[in-house]
Amino acid sequence: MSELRTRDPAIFEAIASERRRQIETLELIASENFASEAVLEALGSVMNNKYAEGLPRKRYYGGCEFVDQAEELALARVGTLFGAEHANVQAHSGASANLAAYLAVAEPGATLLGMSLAHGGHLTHGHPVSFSGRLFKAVQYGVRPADGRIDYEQLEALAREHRPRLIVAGASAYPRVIDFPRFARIAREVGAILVVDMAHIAGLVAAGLHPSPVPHADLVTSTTHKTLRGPRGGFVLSQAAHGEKLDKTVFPMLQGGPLMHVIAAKAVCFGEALTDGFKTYQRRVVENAAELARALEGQGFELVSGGTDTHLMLVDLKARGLTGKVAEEALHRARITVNKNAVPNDPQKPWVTSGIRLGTPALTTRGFGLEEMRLIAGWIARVLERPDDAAAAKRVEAEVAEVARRFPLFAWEPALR
Ligand code: DSN
Repeated sequence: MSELRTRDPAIFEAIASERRRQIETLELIASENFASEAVLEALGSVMNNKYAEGLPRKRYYGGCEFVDQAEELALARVGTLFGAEHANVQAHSGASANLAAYLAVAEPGATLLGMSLAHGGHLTHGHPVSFSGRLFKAVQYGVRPADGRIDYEQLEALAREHRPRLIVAGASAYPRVIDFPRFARIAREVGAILVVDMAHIAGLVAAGLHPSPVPHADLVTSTTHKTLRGPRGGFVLSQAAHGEKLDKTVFPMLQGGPLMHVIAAKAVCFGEALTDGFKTYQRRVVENAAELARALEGQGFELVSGGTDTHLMLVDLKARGLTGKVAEEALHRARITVNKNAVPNDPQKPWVTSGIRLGTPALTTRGFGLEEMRLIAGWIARVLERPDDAAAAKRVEAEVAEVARRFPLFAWEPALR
């Protein structure tokens, strides 16, 4: 019997509906995933009830002996996973992790050179509406028009011209391997600090499927809920020399009490990521993405950079005369969930866009394989052939439902979560 159902039927119903949505739709949003039962159990635990400002064994509150155990395990495991000299696992999110990393080594007003959101970067890498573009003097690099790859020559020229304090590498819609040694050489040459935001590729890095930024960067930030498949949250890794400053920037400069239930769940996530099963999972994520990209190209779709090396791809819909908004809504009607996404040099506004971003982490968790990737490419092609045709979307929806039933989600779960 659910306590929530009795005490708050409205919220119970909202959660039950969201659970049904996750089961019945195909989740292709590249930044989403399905955390394990163990992660969700830690998240919904009594660790929620504890204040613990400070660090393990150095807290401002009594009674922290057990939350200390959880945070020490999280720190030890993330250190082993990524081979970092120092870690802080208290950042509430990826954006908080980035803010902490920047302010640990730079003062407001400093120059920050980051990848433009419009070219696949992130809001927190210097966009004017974000703290990163408000607190810092932001200069932005992008991708080459010819091949959609990071324009390292432009990056180098901008670094020499602006002599930034911070260079930020990392992206939220870039499907290719990032050359971290090259970023590090440029940063060294101009005396900049290199911050790498590996949020999207952290799971791939943990499994050795994308080169690690850790040996090259001063600081590395990440979330725990994308390819890493843990709770929503952030963390920062750093070289030992930046450790003390980083910890003091997270608390007390930016945050108050750490979310100890989330930190316990991060420890579970890092533990899972250390297993061989996780490496196999990440390999399948990458294989599925490559197959989906091939199959979409086979259906005549144009992919930015001509494919993918990672878990995601960006489909450019301009040649089809479609916007990202229309495509997202049409696919939603067939229970295929994607997000509209700007393509480089997009003529459309950010809430319309000319592309969609697709990723395979969530469906791979669900057990989808190469055959299902080919089916998905076919369904996307059919829906986008006639995006206004409700009957066509209905026919695809029926096929989606049949395949979704073959890959049950939350099979482990007797109750609502
Ligand atoms: N919102 C995340 C993504 O979708 O990539 C980035 O913060």
